[in-house]
Amino acid sequence: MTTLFGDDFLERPRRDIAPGATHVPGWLSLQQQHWLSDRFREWVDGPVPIRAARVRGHEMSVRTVCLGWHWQPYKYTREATDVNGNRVLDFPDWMVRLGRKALVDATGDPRAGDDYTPDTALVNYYDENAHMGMHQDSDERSTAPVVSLSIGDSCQFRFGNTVTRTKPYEDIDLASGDLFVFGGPSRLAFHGIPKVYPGTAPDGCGLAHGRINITLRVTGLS
Ligand code: MD6
Ligand code: FE
Repeated sequence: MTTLFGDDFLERPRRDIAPGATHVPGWLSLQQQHWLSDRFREWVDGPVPIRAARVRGHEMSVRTVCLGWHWQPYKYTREATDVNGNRVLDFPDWMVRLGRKALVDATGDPRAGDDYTPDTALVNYYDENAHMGMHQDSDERSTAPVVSLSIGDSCQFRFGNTVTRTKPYEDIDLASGDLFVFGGPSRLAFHGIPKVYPGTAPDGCGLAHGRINITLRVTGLS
């Protein structure tokens, strides 16, 4: 017998952190997390290998592989001119559907995804020592929301304000399967990842060590 009161019955309230910024804990099932982890390993072996971007001469501790458009500080290109010159993998149709569903579920508005067509994904890998400083996502020409998915180890996520990279900010934990959406008045909020919590990935998520973060964006480029 299958039960109506399985794991997905557990309370997973979405929470607005600020106007336009919503955290949806446990949005992805373990099976979905595992499937995305398997795709991650394919992307890493793709035409453009995962790499630590160099920002003002310093390698980031986070490593990144991109789909659709290649991100490098501070621009998007089709070819990874700072890696091996190859064109990045196409942005898959299923990711457009995933992004639309994310907006519907984050807002509760069944129409929220109708005009949303993300065209790039930045896929970040954090080992246990990786972190990301406070930054704004401002290399896109579009003001459409950013959809963020987390898989593997939990991390501390620092959500700040749109004016300075310092306080006021709020620290929240992002766990495997969590969705976070940045849109509207929060689209240009400063944010960062002070630390990853090693050994916190749930069994069955497909990633034994470290953390994957996938962000879907609309570049506004063509
Ligand atoms: C991360 N994320 O979660 C890094 N940016 O590892 C981001 O920088 C980010 O989660 C824009 C919107 C959501 C995010
Ligand atoms: Fe960001």
